[in-house]
Amino acid sequence: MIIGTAGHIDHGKTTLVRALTGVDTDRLPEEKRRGITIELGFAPLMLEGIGTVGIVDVPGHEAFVRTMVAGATGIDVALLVIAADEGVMPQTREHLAILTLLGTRAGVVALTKCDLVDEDWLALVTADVAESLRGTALESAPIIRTSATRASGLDELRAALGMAIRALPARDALDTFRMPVDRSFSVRGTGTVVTGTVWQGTVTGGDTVVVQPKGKQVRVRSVQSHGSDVARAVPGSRTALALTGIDVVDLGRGSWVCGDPRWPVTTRMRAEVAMLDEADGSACTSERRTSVPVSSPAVASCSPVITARRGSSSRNRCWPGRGTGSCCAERRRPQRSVVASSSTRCHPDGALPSGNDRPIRKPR
Ligand SMILES: Nc1nc2c(ncn2[C@@H]2O[C@H](COP(=O)(O)OP(=O)(O)OP(=O)(O)O)[C@@H](O)[C@H]2O)c(=O)[nH]1
Ligand SMILES: [Mg+2]
Repeated sequence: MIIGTAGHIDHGKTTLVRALTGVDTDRLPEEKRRGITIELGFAPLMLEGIGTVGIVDVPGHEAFVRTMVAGATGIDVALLVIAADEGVMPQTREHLAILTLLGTRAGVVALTKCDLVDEDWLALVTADVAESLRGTALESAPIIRTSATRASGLDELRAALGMAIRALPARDALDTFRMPVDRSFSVRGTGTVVTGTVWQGTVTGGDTVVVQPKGKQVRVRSVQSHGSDVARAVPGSRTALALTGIDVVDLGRGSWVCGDPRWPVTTRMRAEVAMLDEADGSACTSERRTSVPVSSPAVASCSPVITARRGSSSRNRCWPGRGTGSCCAERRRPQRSVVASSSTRCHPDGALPSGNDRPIRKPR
């Protein structure tokens, strides 16, 4: 099972993960220099009666929202972090909306930095947080008061995470193996290594797998989970695979490791597109083809044309905050392809809130 953090910049996600696991997930020199998370971080968390689960720590800076989406895709339980002194902030709302769009089924809210505020303020913030959760994926999530500085509330948080995990159905270990790649690198003496979270199925050292969208068959030399050698990787586990027969440049975030060569690669997908409430008043229409970036580990750096087919409020339109439209997306340059359904953030006009994302062309 995988827990994924979410929440506004500087609200204490990485500090909380360190307090829970003892692992500092901010590894890059630039992260240390700037004091912010830039890349996804991973840490194992021991939970009583459950065993080791993985935590994915995401950045809160608005410029890195694509990285947040990559980290949040495929998690089982969201850990929404809100600093008690600041309360709900823009990326708290944006991350909540993303978790809801991704269909996250369970979550826990950690109110962090409770050492900085008094009881009256805490009561106000707690009520405001509960209000903000209404109608989102975390509507019924418990709100746990914590302070990493004083190490308070951590046992309660572990217990709440354990309860959320126990309530979820197990992932399918019998299905065909599938793992989206979130990192790839080369290790001297080992060769190409990829990491990810197993979505379904299992993989064992010696297995032959296919890396998509390259369609390349490779052999799994060895398997690690949470930093230790294991006989096989199971669904929901953080996994590193050493692969023979492929160069590190031939795969990266956005690639998939599949257990069956018959998994189809496509340049088209059908998607449910929901416009966030904060998007401006323009509609995504089918009369004018609207180009939007797609954020998903399945579709790395892809800018498909989304053509709205059916809007929920009026014909062929998809409006901000008014349900979803059913769309067909097609890649213009099919050099990389789509192998799974994906989630889409859609702002019809002007720049997206994140500096990372490319601006969308105005409809012609
Ligand atoms: N007083 C107090 N400070 C805290 C607590 N938790 C975190 N901080 C401080 O808040 C600052 C930001 O903490 P981070 O853990 O880096 O925040 P983050 O949410 O991971 O930030 P990004 O990953 O950049 O979005 C650091 O200076 C921490 O020391 C807490 O419980 N109490
Ligand atoms: Mg961080």
